Amino acid sequence: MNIAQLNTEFGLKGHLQVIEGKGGLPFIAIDNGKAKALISLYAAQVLSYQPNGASDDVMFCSDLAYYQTGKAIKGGAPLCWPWFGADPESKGRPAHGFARNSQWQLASTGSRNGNTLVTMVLRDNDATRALWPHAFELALEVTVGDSLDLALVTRNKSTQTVRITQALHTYFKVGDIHQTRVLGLDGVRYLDKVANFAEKTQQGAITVNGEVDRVYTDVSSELVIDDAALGRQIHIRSSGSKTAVVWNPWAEICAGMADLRDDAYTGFICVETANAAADVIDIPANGEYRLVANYQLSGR
Ligand code: TA6
Repeated sequence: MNIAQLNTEFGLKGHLQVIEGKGGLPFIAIDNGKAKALISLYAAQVLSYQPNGASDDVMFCSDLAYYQTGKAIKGGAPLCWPWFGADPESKGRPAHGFARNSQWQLASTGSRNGNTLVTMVLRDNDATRALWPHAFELALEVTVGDSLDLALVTRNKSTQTVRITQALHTYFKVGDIHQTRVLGLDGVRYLDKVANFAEKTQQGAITVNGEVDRVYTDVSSELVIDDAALGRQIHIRSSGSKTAVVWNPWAEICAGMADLRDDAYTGFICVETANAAADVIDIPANGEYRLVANYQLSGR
């Protein structure tokens, strides 16, 4: 369906519309009195979320991001699914799976208590089965209000148990990475990808003074990004997740990424709600699994 057909089919106008976004991709634009948000239907990726009264976007989205079918969009909340990180079977399949490189469909829209609800779906097709031979329905349920809710729902439509790892690989905007701390992980063990997956224990708050790429295991359900430069905190509440990934590429890796400006690393941190370590998820035939994150601002 093209953009005009989508608006007609779903009766969209006013606070929720499909518009032509960057690269000609269909974007869902929401402005409902509580918040503004922008969601790409390609990749089912929330690109922007700004509650009313907030001086800045909650999310970082690179101005050099690709908006091209087959490529991941650098920013917002990319979906890593059905595997997180490198191809677990080393078959040369794309890192972080294929959900973030796939065309999704709009399934439903609605509103509840002044919040806007959008559900997008991806079903197995020839392209997905070539990479992952399972029947599935994957849904992203987005609720835009005073806070933002993301629920990634995996439905196993096959006759066998399927195994997944996954993440909401969200890029959060920060005023200055040097003045940013991540709270809620003191004493938690993590795998340090920068040190060949060495197991370490977090001492105090996370501060970032170089490349950080860590998978925290056995995480509690609330983490906070404390951003002194913007004078705000982002609260990340989750369910269905035991691991949190914290990533900042720092200067050298950032400079080597064509879809990030050289200094972009100073303006974001990824804090990812995930099942990416021992908490692999086995979903029985006809079963479903929900990975949920809620993002809420306090301060400015
Ligand atoms: O989640 C952290 C991470 O897996 C890093 O290792 C880094 O590669 C990053 O994601 C970005 O990956 P991408 O494929 O989106 O460039």
